[in-house]
Amino acid sequence: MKKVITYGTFDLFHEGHYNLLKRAKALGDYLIVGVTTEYYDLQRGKLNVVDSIVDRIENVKKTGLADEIIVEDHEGQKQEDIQKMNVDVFTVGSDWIGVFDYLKELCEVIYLERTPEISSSILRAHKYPIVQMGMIGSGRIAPRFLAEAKYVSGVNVRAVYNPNEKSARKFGRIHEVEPYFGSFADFLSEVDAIYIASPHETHYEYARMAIEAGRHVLCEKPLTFTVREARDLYELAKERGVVLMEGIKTAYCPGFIQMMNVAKSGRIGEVRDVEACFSRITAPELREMRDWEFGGAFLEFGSYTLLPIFKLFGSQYESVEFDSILAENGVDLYTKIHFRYKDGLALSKTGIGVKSEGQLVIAGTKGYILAESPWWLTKSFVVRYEDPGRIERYSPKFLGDGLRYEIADFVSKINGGNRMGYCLTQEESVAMAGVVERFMENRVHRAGHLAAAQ
Ligand code: C2G
Repeated sequence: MKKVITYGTFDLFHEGHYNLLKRAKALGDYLIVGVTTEYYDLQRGKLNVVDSIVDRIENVKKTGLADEIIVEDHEGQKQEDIQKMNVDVFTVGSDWIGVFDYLKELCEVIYLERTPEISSSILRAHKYPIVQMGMIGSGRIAPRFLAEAKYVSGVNVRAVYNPNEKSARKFGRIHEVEPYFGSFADFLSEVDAIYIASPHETHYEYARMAIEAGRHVLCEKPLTFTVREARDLYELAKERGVVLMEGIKTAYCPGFIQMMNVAKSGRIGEVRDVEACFSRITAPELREMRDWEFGGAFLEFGSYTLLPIFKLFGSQYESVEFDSILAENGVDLYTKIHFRYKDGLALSKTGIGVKSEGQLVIAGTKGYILAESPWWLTKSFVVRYEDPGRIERYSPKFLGDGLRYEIADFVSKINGGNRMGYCLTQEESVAMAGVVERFMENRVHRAGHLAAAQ
């Protein structure tokens, strides 16, 4: 008897799950299905699971395809099960291709093509429909977004849009998503929500068209370059009753949220100074180094460094000063922005041509918080005091590369939950656009000044 095993959350049971189980069954004579527990899903960072394990097991049972149902409740259980139950084949959907190759020494590993379309037919009974998402842009971040979306229940990334047909087709083929490159309206008609990961200067227009068409929008930072554009988009989204979220992944990471809460808890007294730095030496041929108008250090990393400053001091600063080291072509290789608040000071440092310590220091009247690089992924931070022997250490859980948290909050907002609305408020997002706007004005002014001086 040929034994096949597969595992899954099987949340909001849909055709993708059904097709997978059906084909898994056809691989042998006996199919074992492992359904993940809430505990294990928490451990592996599967977010937004809606149905209880009882319902999820029941839904698998109803298919009549499983000869045996077990629960999967810890990392490493797959190897145990395969050995103790003499399993011949492990199978899972192709969105996991490569991830389970380590099981090849124990049994045959087969990745079955995932189901790109999940129509709402069998979903009506569910609390929430599966959110069909499309990505705009097939660049560096798009594959990461896909990999992370897999860990968020209730969302299915099924289409990619890039005006460059070759790029769209190539990405679609590799990642098994529907490529669109011609009519943007056609692309929008295929999805409920979009993730904008195209060059900065295209964000506003894509977001506006999508919101006009009643689509929810998760847009990579910076959302826009001016306060007016940011305000327009939020007002339009409100009018159309759709979700608009700026994708600054740090804002949605549990560790960062905890660090902000510790800073505001009085533990370090009154916060008086926030200094955030993010630098990454960037290759000269990349967009960030070549495009003086929309490239540069601050536009690339400023959303991260502004976040703790605005979270802790708000966005009503009394004055702001910009200073940059510009390359020959006008790109800001290193930008420092100094904020003066009524009761505090803040400094944002971003670099693409200068390497500095990527840390976040939050200084208070009783102590300070230090988060080392990559503080923007917030895997650890310490609270220190005058007494050097007194150190409080935090190591919050952080899974994947961080995008799953913003995707989970985006999907949860679409389903009507706004419990995480405080992660990045509209006011903070608009205020960041305001700093970007002043930075660009100031830079043009400085560039003019420099040109005049030459
Ligand atoms: N699946 C599919 N088509 C979809 C969605 C999911 O074929 N449109 C497949 C997945 O690849 C997986 C199974 O259906 O093989 C269950 O999917 P999920 O419930 O999302 O489970 P997952 O998080 O993929 O967990 O240890 C758990 C396993 O690693 C899989």
